[in-house]
Amino acid sequence: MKNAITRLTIISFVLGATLSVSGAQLDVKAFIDGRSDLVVQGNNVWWHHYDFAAPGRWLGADEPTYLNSFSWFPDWPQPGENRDCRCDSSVYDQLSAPLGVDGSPISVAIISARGSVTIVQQPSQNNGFAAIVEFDDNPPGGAAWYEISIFYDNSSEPCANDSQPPQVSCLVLKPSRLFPNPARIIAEVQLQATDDCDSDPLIYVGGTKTAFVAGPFHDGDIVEVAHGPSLTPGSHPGGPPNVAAIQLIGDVQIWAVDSSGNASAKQTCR
Ligand SMILES: [Ca+2]
Ligand SMILES: [Ca+2]
Repeated sequence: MKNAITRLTIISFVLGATLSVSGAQLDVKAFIDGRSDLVVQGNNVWWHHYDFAAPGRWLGADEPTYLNSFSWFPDWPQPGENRDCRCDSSVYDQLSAPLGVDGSPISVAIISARGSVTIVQQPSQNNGFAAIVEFDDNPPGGAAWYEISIFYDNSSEPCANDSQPPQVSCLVLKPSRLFPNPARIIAEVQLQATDDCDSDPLIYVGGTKTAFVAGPFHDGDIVEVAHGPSLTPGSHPGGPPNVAAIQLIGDVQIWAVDSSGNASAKQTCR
């Protein structure tokens, strides 16, 4: 009996160790109006949209697709709803760990969905190891939030040669407000950055009209940003929850740099 228990313990230990090494999870939350496919391939995630409004875009909305804790605002070919476009979004290219290339099937756990969520393609050699999960909110009118977790096996790609810059997102927590004397717009934003290899990419904030740069900041930091034509550019510690209060001239831009020195393109905070 003692032997049997010992053997069982060893087997579950080995299984547990195997799962923790190769198993990965991607949490997805999106505002779905019609039918849209989420494609996952390697480090890449993107939407292929079919019916009604594209994810996040119903009726003038501009909601992110949440990928784990990152607020991803995909670009679409057109402004607005991209209704029935049968088009691809831009690509989020920071999925870490990447989806493996051994043909292991993915699985999906539905946390919240009023319509259907279906795996319509398992990764295989024939499709370039791309997995596709279809969200279908066609029957009910309007859009609703869907929340799922995708479980998959990762390929253990070492990050010895990280050449991919981070992806940044500027999540506006409080809408911009206009103040007089001196004229300035103040917004409270959360800075977000993800990288395929670096878990803590450094985030910088600047204005388009001067060379001043604030930072570095970290993923999840909240800052207050004031921008106006007659402000003196600078940054000082902010009151909680803001880690900094920043003054800028011109539009507000953020970018991120990973530990290998790869810098993202500057992105304007909307
Ligand atoms: Ca709908
Ligand atoms: Ca990188």
